[in-house]
Amino acid sequence: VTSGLPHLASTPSIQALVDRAGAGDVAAVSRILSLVLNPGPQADEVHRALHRHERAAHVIGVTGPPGAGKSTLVSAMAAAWPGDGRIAVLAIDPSSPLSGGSILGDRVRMKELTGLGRVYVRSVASHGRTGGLAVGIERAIDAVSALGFQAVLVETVGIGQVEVEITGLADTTVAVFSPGQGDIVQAMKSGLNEVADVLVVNKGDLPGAEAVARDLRRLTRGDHGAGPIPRPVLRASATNRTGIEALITAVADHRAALAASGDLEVRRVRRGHMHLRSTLDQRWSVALATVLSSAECSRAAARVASGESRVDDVVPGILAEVAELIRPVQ
Ligand SMILES: Nc1nc2c(ncn2[C@@H]2O[C@H](COP(=O)(O)OP(=O)(O)OP(=O)(O)O)[C@@H](O)[C@H]2O)c(=O)[nH]1
Ligand SMILES: [Mg+2]
Repeated sequence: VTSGLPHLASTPSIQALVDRAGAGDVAAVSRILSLVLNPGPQADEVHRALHRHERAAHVIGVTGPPGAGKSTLVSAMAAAWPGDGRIAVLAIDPSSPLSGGSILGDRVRMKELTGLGRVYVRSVASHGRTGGLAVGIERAIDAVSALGFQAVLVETVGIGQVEVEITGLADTTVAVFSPGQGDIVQAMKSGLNEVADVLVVNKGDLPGAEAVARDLRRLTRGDHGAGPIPRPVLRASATNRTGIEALITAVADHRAALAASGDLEVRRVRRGHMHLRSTLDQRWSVALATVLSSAECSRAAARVASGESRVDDVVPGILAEVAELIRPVQ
C-alpha cells in the first residue's frame, strides 16, 4: 500500500536518534518509543526515519491469568536468550489504581534486567484499551522491530479472564499457567486452548504443577490449535530459572515451523492488519469526537430531535467532516 504522499526526509536530529537506537543506545530506544507512543509530528518523523527498515523481530506474546508469573518468566527468558541479538520486553501496564501494586512489583523486578544492555524493558500504558493490550502497542512493536531487535516479548495484562487479542499481533503466543490457580478447564474454555502456541506451567517448584501440566496435555492432545505443529506443554520455574531454556527452544521451534509452512508471513500480515485497524480506530474516534462536539452538530441534533431532519440525511455530512479531519496534514 502506498500512501501517495511524498516521503519527506526526517530532520537530522531524529535521524541521528534512530541511528543511535539502531546501534543499541538504550536511552535513544527509550526516546524513540516515547515519541511513537505519542502520536504527533515527531512520531511521524520517526516513522519516516524507520520506513523501509527491515522488520525481522520474532514477536512473542506472553499471556495468562493474573499472578501466573508472566513478568518473572519474561524476565528469565530475556536474561537467558541465546546469541547476542537484542531483546525488547514490552509489558502492558493497565494503569489502574487497583493493580498499582503489582505493576510496581513488575518494575522493580524488571529493573534488574536493564543493566544487561541487550535487553530493553518498557511498560506501555493500556490507556483504557481492553483485551489485555495497550493503545499504541502496535507502533511500539513495529518500532523495536525496525530498530533491529531480534525478539519482542509482549506481556499482556492478566485481568481475570484470559486475554487473547495478543494472538493477532504475535508470531508465537505463550500461555502461562500455574498450579493452584483454580479451574484450568475454565481457563481453556475461555479460548486460550485455541490460540496458545506454547503452553507453560510456571511455578513448577510448587506442588500441583505436574497435575496442571497433565490436564493441559490432555486438553491439547492431537489438537494443533491455529498453528502448524502440536503445541508443547512445558514446565518451568521462573524464580528458580528452571525450564527456561526449553521454553525458549519451544518458542524458537514454533517460529521455525511457521517459517517452513509459510504461516510466518500470514501472521505478519495479520499484525499489519491490526496495526492498520487500531490506527484507523484511534484517528477515527478522535476526529468523530471533535465533530460531535461542534456547534453545527448540536444544531443538527436539535433538528433530528424535533423531527425537522431525518438522521439518515444528517449522517453523510458528518461523515464527510470526519473524513476531512482525518486527512493527513502533510
Ligand atoms: N514459587 C514460585 N513463584 C513464582 C514463580 N514465578 C513467579 N512467582 C511469583 O508469583 C508472583 C506473581 O508473579 P508475576 O511475575 O508478577 O506474575 P504476573 O503473571 O506477571 O502477574 P500480573 O502481571 O500481575 O498478572 C510473584 O510473587 C512471583 O515471585 C515461580 O516459578 N515459582
Ligand atoms: Mg506481570
